[in-house]
Amino acid sequence: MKLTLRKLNKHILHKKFKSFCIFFLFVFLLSQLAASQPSLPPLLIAVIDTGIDIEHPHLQNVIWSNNGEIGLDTNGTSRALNGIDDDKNGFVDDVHGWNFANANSDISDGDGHGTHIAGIIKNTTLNSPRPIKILPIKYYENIQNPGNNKNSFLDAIKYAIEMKADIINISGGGLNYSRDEFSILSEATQKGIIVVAAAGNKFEDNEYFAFYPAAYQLPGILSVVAADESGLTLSTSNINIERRNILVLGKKIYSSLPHKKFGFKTGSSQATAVLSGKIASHFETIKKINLAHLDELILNSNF
Ligand SMILES: [Ca+2]
Ligand SMILES: [Ca+2]
Repeated sequence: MKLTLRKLNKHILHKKFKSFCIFFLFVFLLSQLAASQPSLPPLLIAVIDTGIDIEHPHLQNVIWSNNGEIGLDTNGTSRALNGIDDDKNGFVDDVHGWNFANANSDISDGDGHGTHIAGIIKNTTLNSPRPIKILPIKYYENIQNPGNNKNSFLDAIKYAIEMKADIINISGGGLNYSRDEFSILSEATQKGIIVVAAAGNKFEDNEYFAFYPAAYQLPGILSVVAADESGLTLSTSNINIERRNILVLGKKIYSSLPHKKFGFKTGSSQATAVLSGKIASHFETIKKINLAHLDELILNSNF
């Protein structure tokens, strides 16, 4: 077929238009396919700590909300403020979490530790394929003077289980073994909850302390030791000698602090939060394995 120049141009234009239509159709079909994929619900990460400044700009959109305690009740009153346990979970107005140190819904952070931990988890999950929510559970008021917080710690774990946390971050602990603690953490891990716990900063006089709950021998509990930027264990970091420990960067970690502030903190607490965030980011892979092999998988991975 002999084409004139005008016909040739028209022919080329027609072909281009056809290609464009096919490309557009292809993009449209891909977007429809993506839209038809069920989106995964956010992962819930319980932060059992000193509370969290949930008003901090850095933490917007990641703090958990209790659907049963928001909106209006049948009287037209705000469920968040009506003084009624609307979702009947045993806690009145627990809109964003619970304070077990003072038995109320005030989860504000007078210390700064919990807000720093929450900010690290947010930072570490920025590229996570699955969104996350942080569940603030306050179990002590002042990190310098923890007092008798054993019961509030146990209740905090129970609450995390009841609220169906996927991961529990425990950037704290102590030197005493507790049968009750072991029992409730055993229940958590049997339900598939991953417990990421700090190995502590109690290394003294060349003696390694067992630091609980990281030291409990339970599949699903991870013991996190803080490292510096070269991957070397921090001189202050404790190592739970009877179990596998996971070395994670915990030196000068930048994160949020109460009252819109930011700052650096160092220790196994920070390293624990980094690992919680990384586990959340790889959760779809991790949840397929037996928790008994979890520390092995993490030790052999690059994340
Ligand atoms: Ca409630
Ligand atoms: Ca209420």
